[in-house]
Amino acid sequence: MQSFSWLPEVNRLYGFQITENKIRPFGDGHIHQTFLIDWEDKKFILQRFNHQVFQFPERISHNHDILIREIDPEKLPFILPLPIPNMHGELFSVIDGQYFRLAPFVEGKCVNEVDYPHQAYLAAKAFAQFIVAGIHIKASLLQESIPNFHDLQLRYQQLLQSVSSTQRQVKGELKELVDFYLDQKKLVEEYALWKSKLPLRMTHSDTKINNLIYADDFSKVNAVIDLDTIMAGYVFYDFGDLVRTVACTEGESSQNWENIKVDMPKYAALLKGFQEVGEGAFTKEEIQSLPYGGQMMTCIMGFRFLADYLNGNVYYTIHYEEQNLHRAKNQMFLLKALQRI
Ligand code: GN1
Ligand code: MG
Repeated sequence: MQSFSWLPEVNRLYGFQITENKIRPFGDGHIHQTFLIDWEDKKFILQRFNHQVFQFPERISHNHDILIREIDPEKLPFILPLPIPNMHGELFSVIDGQYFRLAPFVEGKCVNEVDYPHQAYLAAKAFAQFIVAGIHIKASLLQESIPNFHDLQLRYQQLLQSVSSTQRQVKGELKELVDFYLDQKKLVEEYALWKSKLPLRMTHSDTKINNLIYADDFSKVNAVIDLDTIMAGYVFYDFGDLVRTVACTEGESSQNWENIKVDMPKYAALLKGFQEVGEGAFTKEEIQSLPYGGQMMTCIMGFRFLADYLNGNVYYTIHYEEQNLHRAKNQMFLLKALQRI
């Protein structure tokens, strides 16, 4: 049973008078606890923040402050629902040692998979437009909300560490997966190569498809959400996470192993979206790095899911014990398919 002991303080800090029946769990995120709030004909998103994962909430506020100052909402073709300040002007509220944050609710559809290439194209355009809208922001001004979040080299080392310290028996299927991922040294080396050639940009850094809200009829993108990981990164990160979650014939949690393939029409639509929006804004090398991004982001998620399984499922929300193992296995099939195109 959910306890809402924090609700009176939320009411005080945001000027609500909400009762428990006006608040309900919402969405599919793996990290925070998200609620939908109904208040006087308006809807809001309240998040109880995962402080274990995001240990530097002040860095997120720092980045959001920059966005509030530097990005003109009128110039974006979608809503960027940045946090609403509390009565003290703070973007976070600390209640009994826990962090809460309020944001406007945006109507529309949040999906884990898309049906048509055109929807993939719209998603790619939106995430690319986000990068372009912040291209004038000096990336070094942004702080790392999760240090080294997409550092493939470091994630590889962390996986190695988890393999050597795990309480689980690394044999059979688990061993095969571990071997597959530890064999991805070439991708890790390529990462260093791209890094030396590309500029750092303000990137979203978590562009999985459910971090975007479509209009109900899928005719456009209403909002880009989940803004905690906005920091300095490479364009290929944001393209890559889209490939991982859009251009795949099965979703991240599917166990239909033999059906996990690259959906080429959607893949092409993603490329088209990034190329069109990036024209004149992204460098030639950034455009060239996009296919690498698909492989790299699939690989890094595989590393992370597998390491979490080996560590005893301490990071991602799971619904059953083997889920992180299955997610890593799913990403392995996708990575193999991406390496064949
Ligand atoms: C997490 O919070 P959510 O579900 O949007 C994770 C991403 C992974 C994703 C995998 C802060 O994203 O990096 O791609 O799960 N976010 C964090 O589904 O670790
Ligand atoms: Mg999310």
